[in-house]
This record gives sequence, C-alpha cells and structure tokens, in this order.
Amino acid sequence: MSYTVLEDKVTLSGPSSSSAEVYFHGATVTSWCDISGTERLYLSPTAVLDGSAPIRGGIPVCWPQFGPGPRWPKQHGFARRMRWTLDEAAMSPASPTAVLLLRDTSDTRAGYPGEFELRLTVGLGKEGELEVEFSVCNRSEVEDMTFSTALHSYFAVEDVGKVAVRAGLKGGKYRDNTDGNVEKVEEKDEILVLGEVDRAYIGTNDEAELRLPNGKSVVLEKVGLPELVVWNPAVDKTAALPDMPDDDWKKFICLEPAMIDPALTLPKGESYTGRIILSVKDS
Ligand code: TA6
Repeated sequence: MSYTVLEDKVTLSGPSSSSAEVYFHGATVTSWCDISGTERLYLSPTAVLDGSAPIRGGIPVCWPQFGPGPRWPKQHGFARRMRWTLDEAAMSPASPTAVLLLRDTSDTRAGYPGEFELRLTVGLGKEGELEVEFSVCNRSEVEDMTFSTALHSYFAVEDVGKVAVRAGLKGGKYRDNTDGNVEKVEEKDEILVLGEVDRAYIGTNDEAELRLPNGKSVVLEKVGLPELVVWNPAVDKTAALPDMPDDDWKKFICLEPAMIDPALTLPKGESYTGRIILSVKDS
C-alpha cells in the first residue's frame, strides 16, 4: 500500500485490488477502483488531461462557487482549472493517501479577493473505500470569505436507465435546474434517470446509495456537505459537450455532495472541511 508521484498525477495502491489516482490539475480524482479492482468513477475517454480545461469526469472540485456565478466568471469556479501542488510533507510513504494544496495567486485575487489554502486529502481505507476530504482555510487576518462548493462526482454505470438513487429524498425539496431552478418536492423514494436530470436536493441525509442492477450499491457518505446534486445530461446536453462522446450519458450518473445555497461565509483565520467516503456493498 503506497503512493507514486508521476508528472501529472499521484497514483494510490490500497488493500487488495483497490487503487485511486488524482491529477494535479484541479486536484481531480480521476479513478477509484474498489477492493475487487472494479472502476467506480466515470472518466470521459475524450476528457482533456493537459491542464487546458477542467477534467470531464472523476471528482472535480467546484470552488469558490458551484454553478455559473457570482464569484468567478466561469462555471464552478477556478479550483478545478488550476494545477495544485503535492504536500508530500503531509504524506507517509507506506500510506495510500495523497494531499494536494492550492493557495491564492495574483490571478485568483484579481477576481476573488480571498487569501486561502485549499487542501484535498485523498485516501484508500482498510476495505478499499475512497475517502476525500476538502478543506478551506481562510488565511486572511482581516476579511471573511464566502464560497459555495461541491465534489462533483461522476459514477460509472453500465446503463444509467437501470440504476436508482436512494437517499431518503422523498418529501424533501430540490431546485430543478431543468426548470429554471424552481423549488419542488420529491415524491419518490428512488430517483431514476428517465431523461435529463439536474436537481440540487436540499437538507439531505448524510448517506446516499447508488443501486446498480447487478446487486451491488455504491454508498456515498458525506459530512459538511448538506446538499446533493443529481445530474445526468441525457442526449441533447451531452451532444453539446466537446469532451464527452455523444452516447456516454448512458455510462454515468453524477451524485455531487455540495454546499450551494446558502453559501458559507468563513470568518478570517477559520477553516471549513467537507468529506465524502465512497464504498461498495451488496444492495
Ligand atoms: O452537475 C450539475 C451542473 O451544474 C450541470 O448544470 C452541468 O452544467 C454540470 O454541472 C457540468 O458542468 P461543466 O461546467 O462541468 O460542464
């Protein structure tokens, strides 16, 4: 069990056949294989990996905003568009854990005044589960810092029409981004993908289950991320994505632990941490 540093990414090898990899670009986790060696994240075969665009797939970090604004002119902010560095001093050779850092630059401060240190810690647990911890430190001594965030996770499926999301969402509210972000009430126990889905569920439980047709479920536990975005672009929106094959909408579903609305105002000198643990179980 260990980690290997390559030019563009760190690879982790964990218990049995579990593994993961995280690109320095955007601190984007692009692969997680569970203890059986099964790849559980979707990465577009046409994802741009040279740092010139956000990586399409894996777990992009949306910060300092989720969505089109108001803190940064580009969708989902700048964290997924920048090269992070490795904090090897915080890592131990025998542990399958990588720690990546991003600090404010003159470019970020030109558009977003915050003085920050972002840290993404990616590790494999004793059962091959994936643990991702995202922390924000407000390094300013005078200014508070406001942000929204999401760990925009793409899960690999064979056929998105045959999976179901169970997260105790029935009776809960969501903002429907396919309908002007109007607030609605979920009427079902299970979320199915029968067309384009783009919903931000509000005040959700800290556990969601992605039920696969083969009797397995991917379990997502979240802490410090009160919302859950469920997204699949379906045919038309996928056709408009330059970094995803037209038919690949069938091969993933996004379950995105998030903190969107209200955004968080972090007082000077204080820190925020959001965390997810991904595992696989029999349904
Ligand atoms: O996942 C929800 C969402 O906000 C969708 O509306 C869609 O825009 C998706 O993110 C992907 O955004 P991206 O900028 O990565 O193409």
